[in-house]
Amino acid sequence: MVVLTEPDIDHLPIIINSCKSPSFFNDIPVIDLSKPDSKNLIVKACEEFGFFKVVNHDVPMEFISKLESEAIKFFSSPLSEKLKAGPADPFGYGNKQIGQSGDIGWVEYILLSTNSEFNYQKFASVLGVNPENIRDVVNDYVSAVKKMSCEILEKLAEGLKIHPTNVFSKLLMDEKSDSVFRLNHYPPCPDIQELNAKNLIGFGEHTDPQIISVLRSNNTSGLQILLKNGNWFSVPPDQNSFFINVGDSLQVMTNGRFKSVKHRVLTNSVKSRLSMIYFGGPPLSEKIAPLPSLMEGEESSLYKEFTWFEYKKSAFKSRLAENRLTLFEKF
Ligand code: GA4
Repeated sequence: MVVLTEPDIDHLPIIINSCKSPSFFNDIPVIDLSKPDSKNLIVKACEEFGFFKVVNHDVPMEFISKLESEAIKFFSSPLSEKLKAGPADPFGYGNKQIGQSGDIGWVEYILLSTNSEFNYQKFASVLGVNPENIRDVVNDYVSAVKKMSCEILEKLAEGLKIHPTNVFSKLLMDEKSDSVFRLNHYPPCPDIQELNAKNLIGFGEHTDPQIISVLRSNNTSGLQILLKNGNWFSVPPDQNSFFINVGDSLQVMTNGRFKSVKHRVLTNSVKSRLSMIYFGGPPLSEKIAPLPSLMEGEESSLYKEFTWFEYKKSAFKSRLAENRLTLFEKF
C-alpha cells in the first residue's frame, strides 16, 4: 500500500536503531474468557502489567474481517482523497500528526467518536459508499468489542470483590459514555534501511487516558510495552486475539493498585501494520476517584477529585509521552 506523504526522514526525530531491538514478551498473561478462574487472573494481570491478551472472546470474526477490509480500502485510497476526511481535530483522518501538541509518528489513522454520525460521512465519502454502510460495519464491531470490555470489567470487579459488579462496566454502557474508536495504519518505511536503522516510531510512548483499551491488529508486530523493570518488550502479534490495556482512569479508580501501561508502536521497513482500538471512557460528567470499597483501612486517595471532562481537556492539550496524571496527584 502506498499511502503516506514522502518521508521527511531528516525531520523525524524518531529513528530507533537496530542494535537495541527489545526481546519478545513471551510471558504475557493470556486470559481465557470462558474459564471461571479468569476473574482472578485478570486482576493479577492488571496488577503486574496493566496489560493482557484475551482469547475465547465472543467477537464474531465476520465483524473483524469486514471492518479490516473497509480499513484496507480506505488507507489504499489516494492521499488527496483521504485528506478530505481530515484533519483529525481530534476526529477524522490524520497523517503523521498525532494530537494537537506537535507529536508525530510514521502512522496514518482515522479517529472516530463512537456516538457521532458526522464521522461516518467523512469516512464513507472517501470509500464512495453510503455513510450507513460504513456506520453499520463500525457499529457491529464496536458493539461486540464493548460487550466484551464490559464482560472483562465485570470479571475484574468480581475478582476485586466489589459490589455491584457493574461499577466499571456501567460507565461504558451509559449512553453518554465518551468512548473513542481508532484505526491505525503503519505503512512500511523502506527508506530507513539507508540510515542503517530497522525501526521508526509509528506511535510514540504514552498511556491511554480512558478506563480500558481493546486492541486488535493484523499479524504484523510493532506493539511494545514498558514493564516495571524499565525495559521495553515487543508483543508478539496475534490477529485472533485482543490485547487489553489498563487506562489512566482505571488506575485512579483503583487508587494506583492497577497501573496504566506505557506502550508504543514501531514501524518497520517491510510489513504494514493495521490496528483497530476501542477506548472505553466514562460520560464527561463522571467523577473519577478511587472506589471507596477498594480503600483499605486508613488508606487515603492518591488523587485530587476530577471529572472525566477535566481530565480529558488537560490530556488533549498534553504531549503524548507526558505523565498526564501528575497534575491530579495529591502527593
Ligand atoms: C492516546 C489514546 C487514544 O489514541 C487517544 C489519543 C489522543 C489523540 O490521538 O488525539 C492523544 C493521546 C491519546 C493522549 C494525549 C493527547 C491526546 C494524542 C495526544 C498527544 C485518541 C486518546 O484519547 O488519548
